[in-house]
Amino acid sequence: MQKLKWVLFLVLFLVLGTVASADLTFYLVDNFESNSASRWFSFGPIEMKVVPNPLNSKRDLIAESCGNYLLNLSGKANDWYIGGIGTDLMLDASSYSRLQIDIYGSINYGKLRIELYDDDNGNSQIEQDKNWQPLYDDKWAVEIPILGPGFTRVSIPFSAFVDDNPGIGDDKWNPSNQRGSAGLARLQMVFVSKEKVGKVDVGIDNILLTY
Ligand SMILES: [Ca+2]
Ligand SMILES: [Ca+2]
Ligand SMILES: [Ca+2]
Ligand SMILES: [Ca+2]
Repeated sequence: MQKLKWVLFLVLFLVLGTVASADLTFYLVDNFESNSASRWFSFGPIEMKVVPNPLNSKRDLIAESCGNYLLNLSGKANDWYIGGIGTDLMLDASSYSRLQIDIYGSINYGKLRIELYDDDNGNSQIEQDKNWQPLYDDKWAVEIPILGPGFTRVSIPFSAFVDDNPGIGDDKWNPSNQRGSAGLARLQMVFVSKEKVGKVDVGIDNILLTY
């Protein structure tokens, strides 16, 4: 009995050790397994809802890793633009080097524009003008095509993001907590249609920062 206790203790120790080291390799923004999109805000004519994983029953490695739920975004394009979603992170992201996301394309694929905001005036806020553009902080952007049908895993190095507002912020990618900065303050995703007027229906899942 005593021996069994020691074996159990050793197994628990190894499991905890693995969890602790896995913890250091990525930061999970959201995998929607809570069946909730409460950490996200939306803007523009887009509808956002957590739905069951449509490919869960099929044998697909990415689909399986997407678990039971993903976030579905749908809407009608008006002059290419469909709207988007965002979340405030306020995170020191200086030890990460890329953003990973699983994208589920179904109809009329279009493009996904991913935007990262780093807080440059050290006040843990993104002050914006009347067009929702930052006044003092950097905004970085990259556009990726939405492929399909089914899941595509996309891993984008931060170095692929381009400063979207030269002359505003310090024009340097510095998402750390130094000088009172909130670091990586916000993540936004904007959906752009393939056609000027058309429908979009996209799923996203497993949004994380990694090395
Ligand atoms: Ca999921
Ligand atoms: Ca700021
Ligand atoms: Ca800038
Ligand atoms: Ca900056």
